[in-house]
Amino acid sequence: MVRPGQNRKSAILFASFIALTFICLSGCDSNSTKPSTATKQTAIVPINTPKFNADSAFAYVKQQVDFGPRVPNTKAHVDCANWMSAKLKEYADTVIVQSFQVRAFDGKVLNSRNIIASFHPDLGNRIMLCAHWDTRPFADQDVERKNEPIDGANDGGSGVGVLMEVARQLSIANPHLGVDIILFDVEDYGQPDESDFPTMEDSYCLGSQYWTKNLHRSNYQARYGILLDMVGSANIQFHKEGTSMQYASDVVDKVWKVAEATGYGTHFINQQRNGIIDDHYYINKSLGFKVIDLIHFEESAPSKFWKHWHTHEDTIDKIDKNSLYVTGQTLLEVLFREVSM
Ligand code: AHN
Ligand code: ZN
Repeated sequence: MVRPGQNRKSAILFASFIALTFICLSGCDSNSTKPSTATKQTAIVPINTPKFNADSAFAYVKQQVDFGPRVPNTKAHVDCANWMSAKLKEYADTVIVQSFQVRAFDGKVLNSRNIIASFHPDLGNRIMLCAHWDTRPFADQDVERKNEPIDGANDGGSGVGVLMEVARQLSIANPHLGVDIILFDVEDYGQPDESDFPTMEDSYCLGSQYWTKNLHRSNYQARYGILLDMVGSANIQFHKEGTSMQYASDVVDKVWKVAEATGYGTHFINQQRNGIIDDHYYINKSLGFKVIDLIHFEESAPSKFWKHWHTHEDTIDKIDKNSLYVTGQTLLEVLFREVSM
């Protein structure tokens, strides 16, 4: 005879079995020196992190590049914004498009849009993921065609591609977790080193600066945020970026630990690099919650960033699916460890 509750009990037993198996698989390897911490986790529900689809992320990068350079006040910029917001509306619970105008270092007024896609918008304890989606209007690090806009496959495209695939995965798995994906505009219209215009302070990151002063929800706070910037080149390696370490070293540690635990540790190097000004800087400085920057540094390159940074070599053929995968899967692993049942 089947007693009421028996099915439930077997379900619980089965779940515990899965949980223990998972913990042993992930925590009892021969390198593990702390089995006691692993056993403490037995009460925790198993983490069912979905698998990030790098083909899908790559297609999202390619689609952006196919619009043409996403430079403010161009058709490609408008078309890409419309496409991103339509896609995110398919995946997220709410999408807010912030339209605004800002003045750039060269005096131009730029028609700009920040796109904010929210999952479980009513939950507190939110996590923010962000990237910039605009592309640089000139190739000032190149030796030729310096005044022409770049494709921005990596610088702009890659972060957005990864976040759109994360959004798709969240729509399928629908974890009980508040997540905001913010695509910032006008990050990359910063004043070049050689410029005839008077120096403008804070000329990069105009979209994120606008957002910190015009939040899509009043008093918006997240527990922490992660910014992606140039995450798509071959064999991506992230170093601990200085501004992230200054404001949010515990978030850096958390992400590095999750990457280590899930098998992507070789891409997350335990070395610090100089602090940079990127979208995360303005959020850390003015909103008081912690945001880190996952960005490609390259010591051998003159800029110290990716070697094709702000050149016409920033094209789709430089995008490596495995790098998109490592970045996206690590983000999903971080998110799904935050899910409370
Ligand atoms: C500066 O060059 C000041 N910050 C780098 C931000 C950036 C531009 N990331 C990608 N493009
Ligand atoms: Zn750039």
